[in-house]
Amino acid sequence: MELAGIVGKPNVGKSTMFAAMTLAPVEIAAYPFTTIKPNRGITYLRINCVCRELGVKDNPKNSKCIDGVRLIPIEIIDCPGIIRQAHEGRGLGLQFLDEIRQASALIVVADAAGATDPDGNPIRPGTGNPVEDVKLVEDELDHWLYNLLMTDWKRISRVVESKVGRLEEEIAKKFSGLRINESTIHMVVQELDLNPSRPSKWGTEEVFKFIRKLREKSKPIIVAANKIDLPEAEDGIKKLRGAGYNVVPVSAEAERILRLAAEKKIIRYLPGDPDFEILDDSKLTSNQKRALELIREKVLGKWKSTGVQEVVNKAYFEILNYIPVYPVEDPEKLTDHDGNVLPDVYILPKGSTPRDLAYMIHTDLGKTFLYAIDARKKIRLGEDYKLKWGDVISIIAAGRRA
Ligand SMILES: Nc1nc2c(ncn2[C@@H]2O[C@H](COP(=O)(O)OP(=O)(O)OP(=O)(O)O)[C@@H](O)[C@H]2O)c(=O)[nH]1
Ligand SMILES: [Mg+2]
Repeated sequence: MELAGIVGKPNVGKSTMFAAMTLAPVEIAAYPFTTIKPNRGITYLRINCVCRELGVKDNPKNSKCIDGVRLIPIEIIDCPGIIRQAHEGRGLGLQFLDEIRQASALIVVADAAGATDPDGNPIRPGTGNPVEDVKLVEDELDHWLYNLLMTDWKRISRVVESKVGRLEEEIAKKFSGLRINESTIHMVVQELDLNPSRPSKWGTEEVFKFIRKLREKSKPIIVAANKIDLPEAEDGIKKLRGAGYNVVPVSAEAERILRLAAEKKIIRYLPGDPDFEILDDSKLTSNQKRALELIREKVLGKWKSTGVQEVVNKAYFEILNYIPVYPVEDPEKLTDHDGNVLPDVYILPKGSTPRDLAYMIHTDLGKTFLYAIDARKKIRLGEDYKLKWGDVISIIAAGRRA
């Protein structure tokens, strides 16, 4: 399952967003370092399911389908707060980052309302600097990777310069488990015009630039600009956008309240909806009703959604450029082996082929892959066919179908 990490300065609302995304009960408080160990949970990407278009009633297995909305699970990890010099052990250090090595994307939560100082202490809204919130996290991530590489840099240089190994290969090995591959390393070396056969001659500055570019390409970040319920956030969001980040305006707290109310069947609300509907007035105190009205007015009315769903959707479908694909065994009935209609949906990078999909489902299926059928058009697909958004695909393999 794909993994995304939630990182950021202390006290910006990371755990609130995690709680809103997963409904897991985690500690949330208005002071820094509330979270001391990473929290793991499951959240969902939201897409329009193909069941409506195809006019079928589906039986989802690896995902959920609610009123034509398909929800695809991904794993999410809420990390402790990061402050400047964390790589030297300040605050809680950076060791916990080991848990998000496998992340495909990083969600950096920033305090768009500027209500916290660089160490996460509460200050008057509008006085903090959300751009700095993101920069400090990027810098610390880069120091973390840099230090990791340096533990082995001398050996790598020796191996490469004595032609026992290739630079790309050695660095990829060093960063194994971090989803950093040889081709990305190669690309960055070229882009920065570094000499791949003389790493011992790279200066500190150059190695650092190399690390930064590698991190930007391998672990793209999306900024969740939190606290849009506060008026000061508007300015913070402008600044974040001006600094060139991919920004989604968010109110983690509003989303958490809406999700909890929906869970109790007090309101009808799906993450990502532009509004909610009160189902059971009698379960609400007048204060709770007022709180919901405020969310409608200050968040949904003004920003069109709480932004939380958009964060993961944008990370996977716009920044990482993934597409959802539905594998079925029977291309006529659109079912799996047990007769479940459109049971599964997989997400994979745009440009992937049916064979890539087969490998993703099962290594054996990838190895025995013969060809694939587009179940919508009932046609056989060519070897180099690139999967498209919402494709329904039947894979024909030697000895079996899936
Ligand atoms: N106004 C406003 N406050 C929020 C929002 N989301 C979170 N907060 C508040 O921000 C404070 C910190 O929330 P947490 O979720 O504990 O923050 P964190 O980033 O996990 O903090 P650490 O674990 O200490 O790093 C709490 O007082 C939350 O109520 C929001 O959308 N709007
Ligand atoms: Mg926390």
